Amino acid sequence: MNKFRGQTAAVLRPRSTEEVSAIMRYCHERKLAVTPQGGNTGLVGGSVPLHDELILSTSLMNQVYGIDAVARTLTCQAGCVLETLNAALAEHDLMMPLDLGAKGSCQIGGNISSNAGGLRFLRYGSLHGSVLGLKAVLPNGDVIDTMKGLRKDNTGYDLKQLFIGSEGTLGIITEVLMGVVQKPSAVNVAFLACPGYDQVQQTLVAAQKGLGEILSAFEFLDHEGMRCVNETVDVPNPFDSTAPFYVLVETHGSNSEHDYAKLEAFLENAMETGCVVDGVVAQDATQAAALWQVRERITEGLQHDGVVYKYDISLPVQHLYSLVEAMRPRVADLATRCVGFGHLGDGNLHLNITSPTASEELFAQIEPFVYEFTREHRGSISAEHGLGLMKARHIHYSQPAANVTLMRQLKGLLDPHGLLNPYKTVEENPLNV
Ligand code: FAD
Ligand code: 2HG
Ligand code: ZN
Repeated sequence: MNKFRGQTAAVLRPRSTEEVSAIMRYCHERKLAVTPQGGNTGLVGGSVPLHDELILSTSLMNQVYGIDAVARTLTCQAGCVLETLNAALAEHDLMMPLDLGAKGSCQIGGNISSNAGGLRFLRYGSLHGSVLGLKAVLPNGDVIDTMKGLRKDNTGYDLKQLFIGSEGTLGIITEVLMGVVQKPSAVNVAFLACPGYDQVQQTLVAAQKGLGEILSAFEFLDHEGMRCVNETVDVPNPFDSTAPFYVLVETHGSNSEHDYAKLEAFLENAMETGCVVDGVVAQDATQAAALWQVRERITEGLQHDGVVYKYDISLPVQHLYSLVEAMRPRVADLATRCVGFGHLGDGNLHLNITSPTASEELFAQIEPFVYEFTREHRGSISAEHGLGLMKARHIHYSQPAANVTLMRQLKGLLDPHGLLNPYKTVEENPLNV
């Protein structure tokens, strides 16, 4: 992101839980700090060593141990790339419950550590539900093993949850047991143009009602987001004319006739009521992939502008776009673009403001306003990307003091010398990035 610059003396690339455990024991005895690194696609600087932390990369831990098509589980090492896991599962007509634009590089260990949400969270839910077990190496080298693979197990605290979303600050995830899902035999993708944000919301309600159990994604982007992918990464607008908002609706089901009929009825209704002014439905997988490109390549497109001020906010859907509207006049001519897009069905806005170079003046228009607005509307300053280095010091905007105290006590208990991924997540960090 041209934003976080790390330094380290060494990168360690273990191949097994035992090797990770030996490394951590060694580092613990000598008080050496360690930063875990997966695919390095995280957007908040979590995998960047700030001073002299050693990097522990999981890139060689890429073994798939097994797929159980009856129990619908997959067991693998933490360094497996998400797309590779999907390819292995496809042979059994199964797939991972999460999908994101970084799928070609991000690793399942990194996904779990950052509790990534992604494009189909609306349908398949959080990793807090779909991770059935994991192995994690604690800062002192001890191994926590929750790999029994039971869907129900109420024997004491659910320890695996501690490592989901803790961004490598409590332990290093080395092995994973995932609950996986049926690969849909019928997939539809529709790309719609909406005349205003009210109509986008009404379209969401109509999709939830009309598509019900087959709705698998409801993503939105604004006109600025569309312009960004058109101009920077050469992804065309599927329509001849522009609109203030665009929505991507996807269905996953098992009966194409039934699903198509539902989608048609939903679209007819949305157009009759004026919520949707233009629409296109993919006729095959190639067209569907092309429509997804418009949404998935915004992050890449934004980078072309130079510096990106990136915010990942949870807000009640009715207030979600007001943040973009409030931000635009503040950043005005100082910014190249001010883009709003994201996972509308999950109440998750991605607000991105770009400029050719870093600008103190622009930054001062964005922060702390963006965090204050989010707090006022009872939102979260990190919906799915985590706090990492970027937002560690802002945790109080979304968490009461007592919660932060308990988080820091947990960190102190598991990592008394503060050796695992220091300056991230629940710790104060010395950077103003
Ligand atoms: P890294 O970036 O290497 O690490 C992320 C964090 O996890 C760091 O704090 C690191 O220290 C820690 N970590 C990594 N591996 C381990 C491990 N084995 N044990 C303990 N800690 C570990 N996120 C979403 O939520 N939804 C999206 O839709 C989404 N789309 C994206 C699209 C693009 C194009 C890009 C570039 C990023 C996107 N992201 C998205 C960000 C997302 O968080 C990451 O892509 C992904 O989950 C991180 O995986 P990684 O393997 O790259 O982890
Ligand atoms: C997405 O949903 C990712 O595409 C990245 O979470 C969002 O770049 C962003 O702001
Ligand atoms: Zn996202």
